[in-house]
Formats: sequence, structure tokens, C-alpha cells
Amino acid sequence: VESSIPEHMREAWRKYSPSGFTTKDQFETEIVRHIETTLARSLFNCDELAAYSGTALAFRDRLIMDWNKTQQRQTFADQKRIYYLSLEFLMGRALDNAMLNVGLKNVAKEGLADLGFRIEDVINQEHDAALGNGGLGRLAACFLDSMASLNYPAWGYGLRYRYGIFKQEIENGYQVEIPDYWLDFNPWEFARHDVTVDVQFYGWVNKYTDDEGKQIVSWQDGEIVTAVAYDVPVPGYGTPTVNNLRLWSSKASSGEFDFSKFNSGEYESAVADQQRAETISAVLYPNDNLERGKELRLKQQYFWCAASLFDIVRRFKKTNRKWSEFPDQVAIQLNDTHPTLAVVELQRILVDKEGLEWQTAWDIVTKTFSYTNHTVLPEALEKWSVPLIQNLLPRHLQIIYEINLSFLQTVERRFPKDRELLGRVSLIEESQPKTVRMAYLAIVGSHKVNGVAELHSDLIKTTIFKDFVRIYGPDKFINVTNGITPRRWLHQANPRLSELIASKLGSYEFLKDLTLLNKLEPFVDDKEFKKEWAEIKYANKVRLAQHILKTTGVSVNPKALFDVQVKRIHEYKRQQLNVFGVIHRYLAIKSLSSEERKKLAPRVTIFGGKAAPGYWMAKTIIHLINKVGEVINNDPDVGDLLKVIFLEDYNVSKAEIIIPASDISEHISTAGTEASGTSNMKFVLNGGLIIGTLDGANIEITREIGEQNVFLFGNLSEDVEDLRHNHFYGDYQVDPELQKVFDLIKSGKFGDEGSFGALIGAITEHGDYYLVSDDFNSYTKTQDLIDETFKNQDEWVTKCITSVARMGFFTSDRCINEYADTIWNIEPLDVAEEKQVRART
Ligand code: GPW
Repeated sequence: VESSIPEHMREAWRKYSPSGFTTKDQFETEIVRHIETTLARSLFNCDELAAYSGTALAFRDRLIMDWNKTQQRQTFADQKRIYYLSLEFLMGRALDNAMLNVGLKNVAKEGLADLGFRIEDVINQEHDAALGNGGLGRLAACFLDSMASLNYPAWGYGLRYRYGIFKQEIENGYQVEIPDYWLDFNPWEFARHDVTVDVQFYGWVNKYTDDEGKQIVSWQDGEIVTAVAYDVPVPGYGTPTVNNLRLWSSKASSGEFDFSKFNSGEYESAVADQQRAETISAVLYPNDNLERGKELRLKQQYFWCAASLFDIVRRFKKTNRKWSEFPDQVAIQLNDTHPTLAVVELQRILVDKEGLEWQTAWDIVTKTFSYTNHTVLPEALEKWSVPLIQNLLPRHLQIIYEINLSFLQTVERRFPKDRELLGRVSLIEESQPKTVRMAYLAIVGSHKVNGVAELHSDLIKTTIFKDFVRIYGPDKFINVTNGITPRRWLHQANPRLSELIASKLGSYEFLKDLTLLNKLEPFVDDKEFKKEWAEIKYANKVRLAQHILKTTGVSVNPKALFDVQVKRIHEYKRQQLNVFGVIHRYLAIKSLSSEERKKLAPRVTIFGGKAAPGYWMAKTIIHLINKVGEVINNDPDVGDLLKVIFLEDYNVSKAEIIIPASDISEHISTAGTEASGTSNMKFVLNGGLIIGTLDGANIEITREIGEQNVFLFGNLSEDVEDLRHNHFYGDYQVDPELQKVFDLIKSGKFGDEGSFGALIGAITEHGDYYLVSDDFNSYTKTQDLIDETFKNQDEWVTKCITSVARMGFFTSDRCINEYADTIWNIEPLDVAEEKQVRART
């Protein structure tokens, strides 16, 4: 259907197309107009929420114009696009980011002041977009920011969950989950009711030969659910590029929806059908690093993959190219194995719908896809039950079996003598019931597989994917070390530090080229600079202290060392090691005379993070932290020497307050378990030091910033296996200092000791899988070293500045450029001309 305006009328169109505000007066015109018309409020009825809404709508208008132009430019350029498929996008708030990216935050600040509002209060009205669990989802959000900022033609595809990650409250020391309904007012999305895809489930497969003797496969009689597109603009920093994040929402298909039921009195069952359809995109699964194999989750995955693939193929078909050119136009990145069904779906479209030969189609598929692995934890590797797939997606199961057959045949030809190899690498695990190994399917369906930090990428090659390295050769498996966007994680979260850095470097260019930070290093001896640096850290700590007082009622001393561990609660991340260390410290304080206590360095240990609702052990850790806090924070012997805080509902917007305020943060996973970690990068970039194990990106951070600037401890990944073995078969004893900690817990000091039995038992009775006891001594000794080092503030600030200066490598811009060069084979779009046009107008 031709829907564009005829050529001779476009002049009028262009004349009236809005040009967007740039001045304070124009901004005020826009915000007042929106508040009075779009929101139907007045100056007698305008609270901070209305001011937020008006501001967001004014900025949204600006983004949309650039967004439309970006989409036109990308269509016109007619080159390859990146499609980033992720079940999670942990975007956080959009307004502050939009204001900074278009460079009009100051205009908004002054305009809002004229109208009676403080910009911080307005920004704080926004609800986080929390469509993710943790690192994996936030990485996807950082990648979108980088792809837009670097002018790559890139789309994100995800699900529009009605409920994001739950809100966490702490009641009597226990986690309580509150549903996160976030769509009441969301100015950042556009419902595209005209962009829909019908997605099929269940049914059966009909195979027959048509009149011309051709094999026809058709998937019939399923249930249809409609996917509706919701588009979210993704602005780049300092560029006219605004990319698109397309989120699918499920609804009953109008074809399927049985209106006759309405009329015939079966109103309830008609509504039930509708609700069943809407359930698909209703809620984000709240598990981090865990897959539980639930049918609804599989439905989510297929629903989202099928809708996205249909959309991508539809866009490709408009270019009238040959199918063989598909991989020159389309690169699809699989964010973990969650979107692996997209591989099968594209093969199905090409073979069943478009009539391509199997092998021709498969070549296109493997050139199109690439897969990022984010974990080696066995409980997180997806394995879908064959009967489940058989029932829900009968045609896809056939295709998976066919892919497997031809894969195993190649393997057999290459390694004819290795019978066991076939069983090990088969896409089907011969378990009860049989399962499909999704990571193997993702490898076979992709041309490149990457890990997210050097150690992790080495580990996958030598452990879980070892056989595949033999089969495909080593070049298919590469490393792309994760990164973070310095726009949100430095400029937005820590504006004063960003400004100080800019004042020394002469501009904000470092936000686009983070390696420029190395020009800071000569200033480590500049007294005035160091003083300002320390003042900014202190101000950030004061702000966090205020937040702590407001939310927990506990008053903390901002001069104390702030020690932070914020991330999902997980045994492998070892918050238990931290809290046992806190109890150890408490025992030490109690054993000292009041004279001796005066020599100690005061410390505030801050925890934050959600436990998956069904993860009992993680919830027990949260409970212990809160109980320990109650005791220590109220012990008059301790006073300011030690405070223990659990901040509830850790999320992206709270991270923006917490991270700039840390002196030390903890990244203390058992070596070999944390694929990368990304908050480690955020903390160091904000002038905080880290204590960590030799795990994930900690290793590369150490290499970049220097060993003298990191507090490393604990066993090495290569020794973990032997240590675990030794726990069962050697003469194993719990660390004596840790035993004292356990004795105190068991004495009932922190409440009913029975609550914590499992936590202690995991270490004393069940093999201490995460090596808490093995690493305990090294951990507490390193904490003592931190105390000593912190006493010399001058030396401390030197370490912080030096570290920041050497963090250039960890920008997600570098990371995205690596993906573009080594995996996607794609160039950024030239926007120089557009920039000039904008500069003139
Ligand atoms: F299990 N990650 C995460 F690999 O946040 F899928 N959630 C997850 O479910 C998984 C991984 C999965 C994280 C890793 O734990 C972290 O180490 C890494 O920095 C992050 O993904 C981004 O790569």
C-alpha cells in the first residue's frame, strides 16, 4: 500500500513540520502547552508528577522528530542493520538521559525553575523501566545507548512486560515482593496498533506432495495470538541518531477471538481466552542465572522470536533483494540462549514459507545469527523438554531434529572414530524426558559465539563448549569483554565528577572517546584537583547517607569508609562471605578496649539486591544481613565504627545514587563463576576502588588500572575443582575464624538460629560448593589492608584518580565496535550532513 504523501505536496508538509525547542522560552511554551492540553491540568493543579509528565512529553516530541529522520535515513541508506534480541532491557529512567543526550538539560533546568520546580525533583518522579533482572538486561540497555551514540543502524527487540521486575520491600528483615505495574503513564512508548504479527502455537504438521510433486509442509490448526509492536526511542549522545527498541505485547487475535461467544452467553470464556493471550507478555520471569523450564516462558520466547523474525523478514522483503543477500542486510545477535528459537524460526520461514532448499536456507541462517554466552553455571543453561516443544511448536521440533541430524552427520564424517563425541554434542540430551540443549543449538545456528570477559571466554572454550571448538575450530569462539555506557554511568550519575574531568581535559569529548581519560593521569599530583575530587566523593556520600536515613532510619557517618555490595543476591556472588566478614569485624571490635577502638577506621557496609522469589537460600542471606544490621547498628560499643545497611529495591535509578558514593565495592564471586560483572566497571569509573576475586572482568580491570590499585584475594579459578573435591575427600576443616562467626550466629545473637541453619550447613555439611571457607582468611586479611590504606587519604585519592584515568577500555562503545568489526561486519551510518543541517537551523 502506497502511504507516502505525493511529491508536489511535500513542500507544504515540510514547511509545517515542527522544528523542536532549543531555548528556555520555547521549552516553557512546550511544557505549559502539554500540561494544559495533553494532560488537561492547569497552574492551579500542577504537582511534580504533572511537571515531570509535561517535561517528558516536551522532550519526547524532540526525540520523535529525530527518530523519524533516523528511520528514514537508515531506510534510504539501504545497508545492513543490527537486530539485538534480548528478553531483558533494563533501561531505568529515560528523561534525564534524553535531556543530556540532546544537550538541553540546562535549558530544562532553568525553564522548570521559572515554573516553580527543581529539576531533580521532577526527574525523580519517573518510574524505572525495569524490564530485566540484572547484568544481562542492563548490558542490553548499555548496548542500545552505544549503538545509537555511534550511529549504527540498530534495533532492539524485546517483550513489553506489563510487570517488570518486582519491587522489593523488607518487612521484619524478610524480602517481600510487590508487583511492578509500570505502564500507568509511559510517555516513552508508541503503540503501533497497525504493526501486528499473528503468532501460532500448538496444532499439528501436515506433510504432503502438491500437484507438481513438491514437498509441502504446513503447520495447521494452532491457536493464534497477536503481537502488537510498541516502539521506544533510543537517543544517542551528541548525535541526531535516535534508534528504535521494539517491544511486543500480546493480545487475543481478532480472527481467533470468538465474538459469537459474547453473544451466546459464553462471555466469561471469551474473556478467559483473551486473558490467556495477554498472559504471554504479562510478566518478566524474576530469575537471574537460573532457568526453570516453564511452559509460559517457552511461549514468551517463541512469541517474541516469531514476531521479531516476521518483522525483520518483512522489512527485508521490501528491498526486493535475493534471499542470498539476507545476511548482507541483517545481523541478529542472540543475547544468551533465550532467543535461540529465532534460529529455528528463520529456517522454517525460508524452507516452509519461501520454498528455499534446506541447505541454501541453513547457510543464510548461520551467516545471520551470532550468539553471546553469559554464564557457565549449569543451572542457568537452558534445556527445554522435548515433549513440551513437541506440543507447543510441533514443526519447530521437526526442524530441530533435522538440524541435529545433519550436524551429527558432519561430525561423524570429521571424527569417524569418536562414537562418544556424537552423544556429547547432540542437540538432544537423552535424558528422561529428552531435552533440547539450547546453547548447542545456538552454537550450531551461529557463525560466531562470544563470551563476555577473557577468563569467561577461555572457560567456555575449555569446559562447556570444548567439543565444539574441536568441531568448528577456535576462530568461531571469540571474546568481547563487556562495557558500560559512560553517559549514564558517569555523566548522568555523577555530573560533578564529569564536570571536573571535563574542566581538566578541556571538553566532554571523553564521553564519546573514553580513552581520553588517560589525560587525567598527570593531574594525580595536582593538590587543588585532588581536593575537588575528594569533595565530590564526599558530597556523593552525603547524598547517599541522606537516602539511607530516609529509607532505613539509620544515621551513618559520611566520613566513614563506604563499602558497597549491590547486585542480585546469589550464592555464587557470595553476599554470605561479606556478611560473615561483617560479623567477624563485629567480634573484633567487641574484643577491643575503648582505647584500642579509637584507632579503627569507621565503616558502613551497604548491601542491596533482589533475591528470586523462589530462591530460598538467597532470601535467607537477605534475612541474615538485616538481622545482623539490627544488632550491630544498635550496639553502643560499636557506634560509628560499623554500620550495616540493607537498601531495599535496588534498581537502576538507585544504582545512580549508590555507585558514585562508594569507597570500596565488592565483586567477590567464587573464581570462575561470574562471567564478567559490569558494576565493577561502574564503581571504578566513579572513583571507587574494588575488592574482588580473580574472576570475570575483575582480571582485565586489574590489568588496565594496575595491581596496586585493586584489592584482590582468594583462590584462583584453576584450583576450584580440586578444592571442591578436597571438601569431600580430604581432611577438610572450616576456617577457625569463620567457625567463631558460625558459633555467634548459632548462639541466637541474630535471632532464631534455626533460620540460618541451611546457610551454615551449606558450608559445614554440604561441601561448601562456593568456597566461602577457603577464601575467608584471605578475604578478611584483605579487608584489613583496605582499612590501613584508607587511613592515608592522599594515597587513596591517588589510587582512585589513577584508576579512573585507566578505565577507557571499559566503555560499551569499544565493546560495540568490536562486535561490529568481528561479528556483524557493519559500518556506522554517516550523519555529518544531518549534523550540519541541525547546526544551521
Ligand atoms: F544466565 N547474567 C545475568 F547467563 O545477569 F543468562 N543474568 C542471566 O540470566 C545470565 C547472565 C545468564 C550476567 C552475568 O551473570 C554477568 O557476569 C555478566 O556481566 C552479565 O550477564 C552481562 O554479560
